[in-house]
Amino acid sequence: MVIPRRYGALLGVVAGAAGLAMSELVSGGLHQRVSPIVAVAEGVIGLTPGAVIELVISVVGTNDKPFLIGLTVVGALVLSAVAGLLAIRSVLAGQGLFFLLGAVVLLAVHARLTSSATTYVPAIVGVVTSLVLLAVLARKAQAATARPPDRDTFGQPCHDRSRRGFLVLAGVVGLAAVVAGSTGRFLAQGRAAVEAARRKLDLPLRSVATPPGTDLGVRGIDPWVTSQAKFYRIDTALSAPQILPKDWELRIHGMVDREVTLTYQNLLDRGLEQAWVTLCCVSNQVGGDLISNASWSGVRIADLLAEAGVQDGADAVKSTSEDGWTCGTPLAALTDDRRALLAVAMNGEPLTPEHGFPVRMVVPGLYGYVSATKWVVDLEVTRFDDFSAFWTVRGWSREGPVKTQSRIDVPRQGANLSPGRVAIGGVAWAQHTGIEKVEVRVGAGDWTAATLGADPSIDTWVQWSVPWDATAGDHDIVVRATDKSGYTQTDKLADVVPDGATGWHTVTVEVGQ
Ligand SMILES: Nc1nc2c(c(=O)[nH]1)N[C@H]1C(S)=C(S)[C@@H](COP(=O)(O)O)O[C@H]1N2
Ligand SMILES: [Mo]
Repeated sequence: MVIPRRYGALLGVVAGAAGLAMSELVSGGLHQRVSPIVAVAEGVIGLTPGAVIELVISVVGTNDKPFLIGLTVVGALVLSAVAGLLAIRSVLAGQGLFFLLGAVVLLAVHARLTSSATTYVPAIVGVVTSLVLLAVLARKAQAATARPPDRDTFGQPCHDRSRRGFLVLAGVVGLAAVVAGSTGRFLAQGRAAVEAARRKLDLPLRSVATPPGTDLGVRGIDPWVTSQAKFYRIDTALSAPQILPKDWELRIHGMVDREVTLTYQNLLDRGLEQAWVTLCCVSNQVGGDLISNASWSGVRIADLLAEAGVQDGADAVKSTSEDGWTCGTPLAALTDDRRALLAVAMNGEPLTPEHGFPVRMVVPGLYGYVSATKWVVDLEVTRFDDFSAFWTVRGWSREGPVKTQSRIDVPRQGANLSPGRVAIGGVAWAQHTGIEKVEVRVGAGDWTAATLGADPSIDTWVQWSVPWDATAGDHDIVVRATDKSGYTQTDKLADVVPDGATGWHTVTVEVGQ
């Protein structure tokens, strides 16, 4: 028996809609800037001649974007119907069409989003959903029409029961698709709303010009200030939490005389302090790049704790983020004279969602996992003995002061150089102690002191550089730093677990004849 065509079209549309809905849901959940549908719609705009676009705008006015997205969805569903019609003859043929559509969507996404680990996930989830549902529904439709008709109690043929089974399944999938799609749109609006709120903020920030002399002007050394876009990012969040400043609240409680609850506006009202602080991840390997430097603006945590009144016996603050990540920081590091901040801004702009918007902690001298809580919403004054934090229960040390380290940025490992004058350079750091001296050794030569860039505080990295007359052959270049406490970096290699790597960064270069 032949499956009615309308069943084919219906199952195709349902499978296609479910795929679209799932891609919207995942994209919304990951807070991506554009969803696959929007990417395709924008791709269509890009490929449409200007005259046609103008014509469309003259007809639909400022609704051109919803119009185009609607058109994209309708187009996708029409093609899905075709896939369904193909599927009632051959499931593989129908799937083939969905596969092609999926490839087009991936291309559109590729063109619209800078790639990260999750860029293509929504489109892939969508395509897989459609492929699977097409096969399931086609099989169900085949069962509904190929089976000899059931007989009712009077012995009359009745097709209805198995057909009803197919229609109910199609209906349920269709409904689920509507729910998933709407949820996806809702989540996406969350990101858009936070972006809009962030843009509207007009924070009272002092200018944050780069201090003179911090950049040595040597090509290849990481810039002294790291831009928001280049700043390393480490967190356990699948996608950055989206928190509106008006919804943000911080509770300070635990071993305090008075609980304090703060709003975003309360923070701004206190006036913002600015500090240059280099953040660093405990997972940074010798020579690694999980370290970046920025200007931070915020309120001193010490002042807030003083207001709450810290009780005797407390030695730690447990901070918790909106997404439930926890971190334990020595109380002393938050109450001594260093600028431990509840930061609202980075490089003169409100934090980006990825770096903790609207409020995060920044504590000079400690690795991020014990100090730099992003999306912070809770500070509990407590004792280290009374709690464990996210990473300490996973084998990392309870306390994590940053270890004095240095890195060679130029020349790169394995570089091929010509003989003659070459600049060796990089960065060195010992946050909240300060760098005193950086030395470089080539081959079996002597240690040579490097020129240091300016550092406006002991809480930031410094650039360093040494000129070298490169001679033909292979050379090992080694760097070591000495901090202001007089400690010189050990050459003993230690892994990053449990409290940070040690060892001298070494690069090998080849100098031609
Ligand atoms: N909420 C939250 N905050 C967090 C983390 C996290 O996983 N969740 N990771 C920490 C770690 S391990 C580091 S190194 C720093 C990195 O901050 P960044 O991503 O702004 O560079 O954030 C810290 N703050
Ligand atoms: Mo980290």
